[in-house]
Amino acid sequence: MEIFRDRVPNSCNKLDLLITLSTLLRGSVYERLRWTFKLYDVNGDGCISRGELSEIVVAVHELMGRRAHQVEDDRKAREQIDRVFRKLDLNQDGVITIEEFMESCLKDDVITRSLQMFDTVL
Ligand SMILES: [Ca+2]
Ligand SMILES: [Ca+2]
Repeated sequence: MEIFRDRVPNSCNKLDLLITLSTLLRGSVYERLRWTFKLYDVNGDGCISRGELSEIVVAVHELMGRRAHQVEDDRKAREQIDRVFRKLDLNQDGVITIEEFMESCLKDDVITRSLQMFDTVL
């Protein structure tokens, strides 16, 4: 049984997950945006790069059953990334900081409303 011990997620990770979930379910819009930002900031350096965003977009496309690396789908994914960057990268320096992310999302009724919808859906 010794061999299985290392494979069981440790309690610290479980606690992190619980905190994350309760933040998502009960947190303010501000907290939810922070959480979403962290999700996109894969390497945790405090800003979202194009590469990080495209990783997420491709993953979401795959989740939705689209084939990866098809020319048409790749083009759509790139357009989606361009759109997000045009909207969120306020100073056009090629990365989205948490401040830019918050400012853009809080101004955006659709995003704010869809975050609030978690309350009714979950
Ligand atoms: Ca990053
Ligand atoms: Ca920027």
